[in-house]
Amino acid sequence: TGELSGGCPFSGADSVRSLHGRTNRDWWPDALQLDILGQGGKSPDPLGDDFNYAEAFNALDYDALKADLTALMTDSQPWWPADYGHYGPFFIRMAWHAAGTYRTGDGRGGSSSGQQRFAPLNSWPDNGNLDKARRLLWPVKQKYGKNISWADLFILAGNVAIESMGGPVFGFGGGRADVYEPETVYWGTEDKWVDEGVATRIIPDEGKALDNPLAAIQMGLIYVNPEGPGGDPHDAEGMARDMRETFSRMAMNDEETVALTAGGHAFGKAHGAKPSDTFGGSPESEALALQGFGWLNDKDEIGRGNITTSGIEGAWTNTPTQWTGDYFRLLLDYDYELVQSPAGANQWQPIDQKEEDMAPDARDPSKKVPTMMTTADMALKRDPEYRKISERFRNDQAALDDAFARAWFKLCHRDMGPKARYQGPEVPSEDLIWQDPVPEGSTPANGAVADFKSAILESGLSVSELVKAAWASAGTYRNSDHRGGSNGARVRLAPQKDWAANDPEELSKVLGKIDELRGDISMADAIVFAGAAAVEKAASDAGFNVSVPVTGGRGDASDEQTDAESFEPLEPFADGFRNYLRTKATVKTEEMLVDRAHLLGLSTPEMTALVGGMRALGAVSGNTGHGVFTDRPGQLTNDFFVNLLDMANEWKPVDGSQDEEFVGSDRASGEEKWRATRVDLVFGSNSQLRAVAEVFAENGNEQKFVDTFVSAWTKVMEAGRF
Ligand code: HEB
Repeated sequence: TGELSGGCPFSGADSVRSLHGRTNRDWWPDALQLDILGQGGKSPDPLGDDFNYAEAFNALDYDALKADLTALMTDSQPWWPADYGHYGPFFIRMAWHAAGTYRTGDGRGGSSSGQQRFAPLNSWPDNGNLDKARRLLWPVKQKYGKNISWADLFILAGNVAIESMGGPVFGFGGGRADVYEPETVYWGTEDKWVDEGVATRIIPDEGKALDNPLAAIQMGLIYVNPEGPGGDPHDAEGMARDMRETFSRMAMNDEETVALTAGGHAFGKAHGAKPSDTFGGSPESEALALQGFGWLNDKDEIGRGNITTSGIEGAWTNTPTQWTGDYFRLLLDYDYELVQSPAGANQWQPIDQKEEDMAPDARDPSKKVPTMMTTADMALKRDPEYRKISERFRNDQAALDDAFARAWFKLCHRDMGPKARYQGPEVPSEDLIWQDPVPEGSTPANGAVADFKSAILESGLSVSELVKAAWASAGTYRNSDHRGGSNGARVRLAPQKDWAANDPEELSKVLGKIDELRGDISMADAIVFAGAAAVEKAASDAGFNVSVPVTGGRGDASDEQTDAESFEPLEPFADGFRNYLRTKATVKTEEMLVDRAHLLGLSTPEMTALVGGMRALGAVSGNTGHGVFTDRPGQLTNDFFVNLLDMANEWKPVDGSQDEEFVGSDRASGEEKWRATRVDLVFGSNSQLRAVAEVFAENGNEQKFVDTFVSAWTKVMEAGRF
């Protein structure tokens, strides 16, 4: 996918200028804003800090909940009648759209916090009418309350739907705790939605690639445009290209893509009954009295089954509420012609379809209607690679069952991180490679740790080298999908050991020494203990007596337990903590620092203390000396802040550095004193960061700085342990 991936993240042809892109405030300027109530760190979560969702989930009567969900499937409500008397397909689409926003680039999106309840996702055109699916679930949610989160309920409803129609499932892991505000995720910069004609994001002829970390082809879609690239049903090659690219960004290969799409479309129908003249706005924009309902609100039209969602009309198979192999049979056995739905959408219809292969009408089972395929479905037949897989599945139902069940499980659990986070009675025992399995470690004895720590400090390795190695190991963690981190010591495996940001040669020397001295301690623990020893020494050399706590018990993963390719998106394009930047991007380097800090779960003071402290320790990628504003590198001092804020210095950009490198000179003599990057200087130029930097530079706050550094350091080192 290299060529289409826009090589360098955040710098595709569309020139991303801000990682925020369009925000809810841009889309819905009139919506009530609650942000001010969150100022001062006040949480919008009504359950409060002591609430432990995993515990609550484990107290749930799981079987009763599943029985209630099963009953709900066929309990048709007059305000949104179930097609074919079964809501199963509708709930599968809801679950798939909840999980399907996940992208490997930054690990954001996905099923794990119930974001489909909030803007912008509740109002994405592709999520049309899923507001009704969520309301159908409300009585069940209300009944089980805090014991089941919305996020878990979306996925479990999808699973129960599949089971209730005879489909295969692989398991269910609960534990997705709800949040109570929209998460800020970069969904793109475009100011129009897909249904307003926004451009498609991959146009090879114009050199347009899909910007990282985005994973959808147009603003407001989960993945691809079902009608073809930019709506063109004839571009078969482009359709497969778009599917391959977007699905790979959610960690799905060709086989998983085919199994998921065909397996999903074994069920249900598309809705394009008539031109959408009774179509309202999205939930976020609709009138108060509609109480969060959007799109189609006309009772009479709904009653008649005149429902327009995607605009495409019809079922994929003759058996839309049963798990069968009919999808591939119909796809491969018939030739198809391009037709238009009553709502005017491009879709494909079987030529000379036999009556027994037609689908029942969604409201009147005695009526037969032709089935259809979307242009995206047709790619499973028109693309040679997809076709091979389709033919195999057509001839081997058991292979399809297994592939669909596994791909669905992965889709719904990909963003939950290590298996240790899964809760409940249906967690599959099998370890799966995409869970980044790590063998269980054991807690080393205190004596062994003390011996190792003094040995490593006497080994000739510097504070900077030990700190950098520990950061290289732990600093990959992402709060978004809980991947990376120090557990497993994957920093010693490909691809991480060779990442430029990690200074591979130096890293290999340091890891070699740690390995030599660690005794029975796991590599993963030893790397973190070595970092702790270095920080303690650096603090002590600066006159502070601190101890850096480490919880031992990390395990060491092997190459066999590591899908090396899947770790590539974790490679830092920029890591401001180590003053690393691969190449200049269109997004500001300091914005990438803030983004990384967010993925590490850090606050502003924690980020600030870490940057200043790591500079003082000389822990800078490439050992460029950038930002090391101190005469005594290797000591945990606040010199970075003191010298940054010193008015005796004057800063100027280095010619040709595109404002990425700066020289600080003595204002009086003009003599060069320091070199810095944008990420260093932003702590003096941004007013909020400057306010925090001032605190750390002030007399009397030296201990505060050291303590903040140590607690932030510990947070990063312990991240990813569950
Ligand atoms: Fe799907 C539906 C497209 C994938 C599951 N889809 C649908 C529709 C469309 C689509 C257009 C219609 C909507 C309405 O309502 O109108 N898909 C699509 C695409 C893709 C997909 C383009 C990519 C290729 N799906 C998918 C998956 C899944 C699914 C993966 C799972 C697994 N869907 C689904 C379902 C449905 C749908 C189940 C039905 C719903 C109802 O019925 O309601």
